[in-house]
This record gives sequence, structure tokens and C-alpha cells, in this order.
Amino acid sequence: MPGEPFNAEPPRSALYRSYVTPVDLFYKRNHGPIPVVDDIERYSVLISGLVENPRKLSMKDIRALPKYEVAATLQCAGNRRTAMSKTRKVKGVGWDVSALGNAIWGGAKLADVLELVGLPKLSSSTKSGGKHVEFVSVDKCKEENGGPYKASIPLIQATNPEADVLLAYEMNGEAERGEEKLMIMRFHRRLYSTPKDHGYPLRVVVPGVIGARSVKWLDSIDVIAEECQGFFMQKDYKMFPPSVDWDNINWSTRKPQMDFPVQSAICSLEDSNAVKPGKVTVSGYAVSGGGRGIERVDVSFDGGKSWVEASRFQKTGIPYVAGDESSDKWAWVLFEATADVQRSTEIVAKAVDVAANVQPDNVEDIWNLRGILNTSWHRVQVRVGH
Ligand code: MTE
Ligand code: MO
Repeated sequence: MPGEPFNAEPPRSALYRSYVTPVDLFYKRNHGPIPVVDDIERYSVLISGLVENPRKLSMKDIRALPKYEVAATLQCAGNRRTAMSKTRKVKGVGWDVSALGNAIWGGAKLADVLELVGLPKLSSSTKSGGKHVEFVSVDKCKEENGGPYKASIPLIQATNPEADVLLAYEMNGEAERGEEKLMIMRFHRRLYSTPKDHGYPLRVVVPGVIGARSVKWLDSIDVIAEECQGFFMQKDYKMFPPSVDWDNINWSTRKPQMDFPVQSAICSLEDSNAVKPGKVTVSGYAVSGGGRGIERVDVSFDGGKSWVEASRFQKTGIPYVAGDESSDKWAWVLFEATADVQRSTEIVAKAVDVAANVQPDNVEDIWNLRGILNTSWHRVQVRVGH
């Protein structure tokens, strides 16, 4: 349908096969038509608002800053929404468990960019007076009445180098295949860029925070006195309790969702898959927000009565992240567990992050009208037959 936003997720069986999600398997979430920014010579990002020296930065200016590569999982707040809708209907795009992906983002740190306009780098103990940094995009959407998609993050996070917020011009160090690659080569003679669907030529990546704040196709940055007043900050992507529905909602009572909670899902099995009796191995992903890495993943082969600890696999090729030994605090871990299964059962996964946060067991308890943050234990029904 022309003009309809393009949304897509890979089959879950494709997702857990590689630690770094290939660009063509990376979910795509758009609120308007995908804009094509192809005149890189003229492309610039205006940085203004509460700054001493407002400035227009070209791609060349941004590329001249130190380049960082950060392994970060981007997850849509609506991931696993379809399952939440089964108990009581929610509003929003339906997603299975694959509205997320793990990429190696390459680009300049926002903290370095903001220093160019006179904003000093902050440590987490410095106050920034509640100011926010707003990202305004090139694409237009109906929720903003034809205006641009936008979002903001606190200045204290934006100017903290350790928050690893990037203006990314590379995704997995490669461009997308086929036509897109040709287009990039033709116009820019460079292979490396963030591909078109994911924000080419420049997108924000806010590690550990719901995908909605990682604005694609960046047009300008404003430093503002309070959080962005746009639709997606104020009238969407907020977490309400199960008692709030469309007839009694008061949007101003809640803050915009930022960090995502601990999450996991089984990817190697779908509901009603048949397996042979004997050893069954399940695989999937686990990830937490706010830089809280994964401590462990528990898997149950009897509907949650007993648990085994899963093992992790695939941790090669992770780039070094300054100041972080483990280098993967923003990234998912892939897990695997095996057990002997003799009859039909429910297989369950739940993850625990380094702050000992655990996923809630039932989706009913975290039901919310927008269907966001379904992080309940992931359950898969399997049939065992000879
Ligand atoms: N940025 C712009 N400009 N327009 C959008 O519609 N969608 C947001 C975010 N940034 C969006 C955007 C949402 S809700 C998500 S989950 C992520 O982008 C999806 O990023 P991806 O398409 O690269 O996976
Ligand atoms: Mo999203």
C-alpha cells in the first residue's frame, strides 16, 4: 500500500543463528514513508537550542570525530505484542519475538558531537537541570500531523561518553545488498553506511533504551529545557498499569519509557512444533536495558516447575567498547539448553540481569493498553510424538 509505513520482522528461527544480526534480517519499524537522503555532499545536521555555538555539521565533520563501534541490541517496545493481545486486546503493530536485532553500530559519540557546540562532557554525578537533547528526523508521519518523527533523551545521558549514544553511519560495517548497495556505491563511492531502512545516512543509537528513541534519518538536534513534546514521547510508548484502558487514560500521569527491562525468548521452537521424544535443545536470546548485562537464563522443560541453567554461546567478533572490559553490556546473549523430553510439554525461558531483575511470569500482570514491554516468561508449547 503506498504511503503505509513498512514494518517487518524475521522468522524467529532465523534470529538466533548469528550473534550479529545481518542487516537483511534486522527488524524494520517505521511510522512514515522511508525517506531517501542521497545528496551526501549537502546533507547536514543542525545543532541548536540551548547551546552556545549552534552549528551545522556535515557528514565530513561527523566522520572527522573519533569513530566508535558499539555492539548494541535495538528492541522495539512492542516486541512480543501479539502474545499480549491474546489475553486482552491491545492497540499497535503485532510482533512475534523478533522485533529486535543485535548490530555493530559504527559512528561518532553524541558526547563528542555536543562538545563541538560547547556542551561539556558530563559524568553521571553532574547535574544537567532536567534538559533534554531532542532528535528530529527527516521522515514525516501522521501521528505528528505530517511533521517529523522525533524523540529526546536526557542531556545527562547524551553528554556522558559512557552511555555510548552514537550518531551512527555504519551498521555491521557494511551496506545492504542488492539495489541499496548499488545506490550507495553510485552516489557515495563508499560501501560503508547505515542502510536506508535503518536511517541512512545518519541515525541515533541509544543503547539499552527502547528503539523508539533511536531516531533514524537524523535532520537536526535541539537542546531543550524539558523532554520532547512529540507524540511518541507524550502520547505513546508509556507504560500504564492493567487498570488503565482507552476510556480512562490520562497520558500526562506517566513518563516516557526509556530503558527496556530484562527480556528473553526461545527462537528455535514455535508453538505446536512437534519434536521426537529424547534430547531436545532450545535456543534463544536474552537482553536487558540500561547497560545491565545478562547474569543467567533459566529454562524449564515442564512448564515452570523445575529449571535448568542455560549456557551461552556465540560471543566472537565483539568490538572493544572504551571503558568496558566485557564490551557487550548493551548486547544480547544467545543461550542454549538441553533436556530429555518424553511427553508434550510447555518449554519456558526467563532471564535474570546483573541487577537480579527477573522477567515476570505472567503476561496478564503486565498487560497495558499499548501492548508494550511484554517481557513475561516466554512459553512455547511443544508436541512430542513418535
Ligand atoms: N526514526 C524515525 N525517523 N522514524 C521512525 O518511524 N521508528 C522508531 C525508531 N526510530 C522510527 C525511528 C522505532 S519505534 C523503532 S523500534 C526503531 O526506530 C526501529 O529501528 P529499525 O527500523 O532500524 O529496526
Ligand atoms: Mo518501536
